[in-house]
Amino acid sequence: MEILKQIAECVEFGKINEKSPYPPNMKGRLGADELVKQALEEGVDADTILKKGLIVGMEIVGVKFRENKVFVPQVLMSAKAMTAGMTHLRPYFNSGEVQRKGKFILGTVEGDLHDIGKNLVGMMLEGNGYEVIDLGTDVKSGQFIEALEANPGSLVGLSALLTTTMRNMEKIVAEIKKMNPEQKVFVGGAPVSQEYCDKINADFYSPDPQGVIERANMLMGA
Ligand code: B1M
Repeated sequence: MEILKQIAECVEFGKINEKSPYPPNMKGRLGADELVKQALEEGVDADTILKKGLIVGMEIVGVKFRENKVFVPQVLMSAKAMTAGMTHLRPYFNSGEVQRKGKFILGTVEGDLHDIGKNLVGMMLEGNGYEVIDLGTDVKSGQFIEALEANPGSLVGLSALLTTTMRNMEKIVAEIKKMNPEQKVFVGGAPVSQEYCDKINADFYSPDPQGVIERANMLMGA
């Protein structure tokens, strides 16, 4: 359907709305905001708009970001376009008409205030159909556990940007596993590596948001 293709393009290239001057080659064209509204008015169901429009665009962005074909500013514009479109779908999420793939609890670990990378992971997850419960920065093990207890069946991801704070991941992973040995824990952030992930008994490491999405999709059967 042509309108779904246009919605996907708006997310891919970060076209928020008609007035938005970015990207220059799409100036004057309708953005994700107007197109999602129009699609709903034309009777396209919200689930189709999400899965065949918005998510398709965000999947392309994730791959391009991994391949260094786009950079943080472009991803942020794509996330803004995605959010503009999602605003119109929010009532359908709330009514249960649109099913998300699952819940993902995300936080930057205790002692660490860096949140740009964590926010990118969160935006990409949301753009790929997950409900993201963002606990923010400086998150202690108790906060992760409370969120997991309140949202059973969620996946959980820890981010750290400092070699000092990444050590706190070990304690947080241990506490989470003590509560539920089956709980899958993702870790990431610049100083983290696969070797470190294995050492602290976390389940999955990814250097980028796309890897998180791919593994989450596998775990959720999505
Ligand atoms: Co800070 N800082 N900083 N800083 N800062 C670094 C990280 C540093 C490398 C700079 C340097 O010295 N060259 C250094 C760490 C050194 C080290 O530990 N070895 C450092 C330091 C030392 C500090 C302070 C201690 C400085 C001081 O006060 N003396 C202090 C610590 C504060 C604290 O946290 N307690 C500090 C403070 C800050 C600011 C507040 C000023 C600011 C943060 C603002 C914010 O986040 N809101 C800041 C910034 C911006 C940086 C740099 C410049 C940029 C980090 C960033 O946002 N990168 C950084 C140097 C650098 O990287 N060039 C630096 C962009 C972001 C998109 O990448 O976060 O890696 P990143 O996320 C990536 C991946 O890692 C991955 O996906 C993202 C997208 O690809 N990813 C995940 C991230 N989380 C993931 C989770 C996953 C999977 C993938 O699964 C769950």
